[in-house]
Amino acid sequence: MFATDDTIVAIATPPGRGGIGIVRLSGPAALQVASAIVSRRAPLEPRRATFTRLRARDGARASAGQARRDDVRPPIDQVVVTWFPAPGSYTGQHVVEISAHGSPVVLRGIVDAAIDAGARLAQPGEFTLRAFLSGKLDLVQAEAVADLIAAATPLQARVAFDQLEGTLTRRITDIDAALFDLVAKLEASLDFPDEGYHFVEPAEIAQQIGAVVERLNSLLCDAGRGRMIREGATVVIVGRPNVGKSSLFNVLAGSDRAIVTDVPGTTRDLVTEPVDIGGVAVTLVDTAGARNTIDVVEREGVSRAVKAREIADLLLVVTDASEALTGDDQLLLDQTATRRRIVIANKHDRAATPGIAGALRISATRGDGLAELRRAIAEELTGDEALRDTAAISNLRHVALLEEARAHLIKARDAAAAQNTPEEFLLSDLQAARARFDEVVGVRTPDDVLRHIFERFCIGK
Ligand SMILES: Nc1nc2c(ncn2[C@@H]2O[C@H](COP(=O)(O)OP(=O)(O)OP(=O)(O)O)[C@@H](O)[C@H]2O)c(=O)[nH]1
Ligand SMILES: [Mg+2]
Repeated sequence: MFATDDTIVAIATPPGRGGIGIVRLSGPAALQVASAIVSRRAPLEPRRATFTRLRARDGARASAGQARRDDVRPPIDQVVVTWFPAPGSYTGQHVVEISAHGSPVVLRGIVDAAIDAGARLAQPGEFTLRAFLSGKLDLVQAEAVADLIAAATPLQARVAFDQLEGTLTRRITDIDAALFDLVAKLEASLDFPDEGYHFVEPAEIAQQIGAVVERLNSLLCDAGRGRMIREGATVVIVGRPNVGKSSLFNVLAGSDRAIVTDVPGTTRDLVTEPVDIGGVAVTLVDTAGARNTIDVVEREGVSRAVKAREIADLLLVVTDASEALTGDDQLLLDQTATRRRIVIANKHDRAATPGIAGALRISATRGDGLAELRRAIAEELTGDEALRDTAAISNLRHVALLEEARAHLIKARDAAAAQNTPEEFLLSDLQAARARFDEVVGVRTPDDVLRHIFERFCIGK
């Protein structure tokens, strides 16, 4: 389905200018293509960085009316070329990396020269796809490459790196190994039908499947946290007018994005800003103060605030510690009581009242309590710091497959517990669960799913 017998080429470094730009070749003819475009005559040595010149493509010369013999084409850049012979390379194929000066013109010229010499322009993600197809990476690791490249916070990078290192794959294959053991026993029993459950008692099977379900539960229970880290969270600041929502928004965002005045009803629209809070990629949203008003613009702002409240992963409910609680405060506290929220008493510097019990006391203008607030936000979203270091599932595809596997296992466990269920019946559910595990790590993943996963990559990855 996926061709891997041709040689692909692409710029591997990001678009734009830089000190160095890298062009990567992968495929059976990588070495021949590279040799055809470098001026060095001696063969490239494996895994040795070699300084040489690179020659421009023939066509470019010809169109400029300067067609010349191959060996007198002028050089276009000084480069360092490294050849990684198969299978000791990223893709498992012959790979040549050409480090040139990071000019889009030069890099494009190298790609064109490689294409003239027989390579083809790579599709998005094709290098990593080849690494997967040749068994250099499993599918979880290949997806982790994309996540690592896309990471916007150190925590996202760490979770992705963990998965690249195979931590999650190991947890899944350990669980699968326990299942394999059970399947083998049940199949053996099938081979000796007269003996009934020959190699294992039904109660014992139920108990062993139950243990596997428990392990899946603990893996899946981390998933919410993992997904929050990978995909980021929406944190919405709400409160009645003038309590300091926009002031808080600005200090958390580290910029004066939102207008702050002492006039209640200043903010009329949603203001959003991406911020890193304790490693979590947060979309922070400032909203209009909640109150009944006849001003049409403000009314629209308030209704947008209500909508933003609904999609929030976490609410920061801001109150004003320098005044007594009002009806608007109380209403908002009631309305958000069942939501994931942090109640904040702002203007702590002018606190006149003891404030709401349990509220986090801060001063947006003086900066008091902000470190604690950041910590509290990260903890609400991803659990406490200790937990954040363990391997987590962060990918929705993985979560969905593992949940399906769990459903099959629960069915098999209950059937086993019900006694005299035929082995075939249990086996089909156990096998279905194992197929889901295989699909997570990519042993049996449909081609269209693979295509979809690798399309997410950019060209050159
Ligand atoms: N003393 C003190 N004043 C604050 C603090 N935070 C905000 N303020 C002041 O409170 C007033 C209102 O602040 P905003 O941030 O505009 O309040 P808001 O909740 O966004 O108001 P609306 O957009 O009208 O709903 C401004 O004059 C701020 O300077 C604080 O921690 N201490
Ligand atoms: Mg405001």
